[in-house]
Amino acid sequence: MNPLSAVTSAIPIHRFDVERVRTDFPALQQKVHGKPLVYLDNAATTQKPSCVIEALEHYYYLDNANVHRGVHELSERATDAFEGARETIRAFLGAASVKEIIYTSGATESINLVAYCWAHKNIRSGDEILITEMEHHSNIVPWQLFCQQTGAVLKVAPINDDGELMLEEYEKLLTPKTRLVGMVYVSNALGTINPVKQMIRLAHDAGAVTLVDAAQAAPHIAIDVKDLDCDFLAMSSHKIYGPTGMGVLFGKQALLEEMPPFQAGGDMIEYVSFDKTTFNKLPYKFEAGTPHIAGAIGFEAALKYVQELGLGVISAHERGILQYATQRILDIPGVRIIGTAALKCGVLSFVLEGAHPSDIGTIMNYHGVAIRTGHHCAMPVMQHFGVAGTARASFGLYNNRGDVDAFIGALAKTKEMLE
Ligand code: 7TS
Repeated sequence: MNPLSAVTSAIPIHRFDVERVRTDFPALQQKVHGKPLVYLDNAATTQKPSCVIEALEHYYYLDNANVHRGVHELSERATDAFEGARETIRAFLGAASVKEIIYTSGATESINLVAYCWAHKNIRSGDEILITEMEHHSNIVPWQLFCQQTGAVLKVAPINDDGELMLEEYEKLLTPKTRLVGMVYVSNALGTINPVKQMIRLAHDAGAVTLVDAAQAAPHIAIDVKDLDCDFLAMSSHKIYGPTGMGVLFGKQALLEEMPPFQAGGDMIEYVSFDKTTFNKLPYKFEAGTPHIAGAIGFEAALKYVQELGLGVISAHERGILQYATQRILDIPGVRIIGTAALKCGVLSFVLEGAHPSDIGTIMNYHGVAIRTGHHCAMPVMQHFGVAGTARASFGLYNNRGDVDAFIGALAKTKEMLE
């Protein structure tokens, strides 16, 4: 099964003009250390197109007001924009209702919300939570803390030396005690695309609830939560060309209805007295306090931008760039790619014999090339491959072959310097 089949079949006929697309991103037009910026740290965060920056500006210049509480013009405009953004996000994810779209500060908070609200109500001592060896720390540590607090047991499905999930082992680890399965859709450290649809089906067969960490998948793969049939899905805005501090949790309505609130305060209540407080309806029950209004508006602008280009053509373009970079990097002696899964997107992680990743990153920076080095908040992946860290080039929709050439050129010079 190819998880990309859904997007490739949806490829619109128009061509993807990367050179035109690059002009939409002001930050890409600058020089760093006298060299044109080559931005290859997209898995950490993406640059923002002008339409996103303008949407934020528009809100703060003209519409700034609090939402859901004012009867005045600005508050109505802000509320309409904020709730309109929720509808755009709903459509982007293919969710049935806006009640299933909870605003959060990002994927991390979305996962923690599931741990605090769903897991604490539904998982007991001795029950099991299954995750994979390639999770980001934000889908490991909340479960470790939860298990420490409750006596639940954390199980880990292993990966092979290509950085692919060992599906048979995963299946064996699903038992009648498994209550929740947390799975990363695309690994930020390896680029591996997991067969999440199949993993979800297997988890459901075992009676478990599923949580997909789609932080890295959303910018590259069209997501349809109904088709995946996931119970929860976490996503960050800033990884898909939107503002930081913004994200969503998708949750199936029936599960969300049964969950207690997350944080408590304004907006999440229906009625408050010192005797009894009742809670607001979905999705507001999970959204205490003044939200990141501008963040939602910018997030919407980013999703519309991506949708206009088409995720099908974006992912086809990025696949070409990743393939080209993978071929070219292997020309450099001493390079070992970490993460050679058959299905990959977005990420090229590597180590260079005799060179510390952070030295590579530091020297590349002087060539105007931005990459990330270190453990990428996926230390267990580093432990699997016996490395302290890697250097990672991660690609976005605006990267072109020229970026790859500059990256490879800078890497070759870096290698010479470090020898
Ligand atoms: N899940 C995955 C797979 C991620 O890659 C990240 C961030 C997160 C969750 C957390 O997202 P946040 O928006 O809540 O912070 N990954 C990275 C990275 O690879 N480099 O910097 C952050």
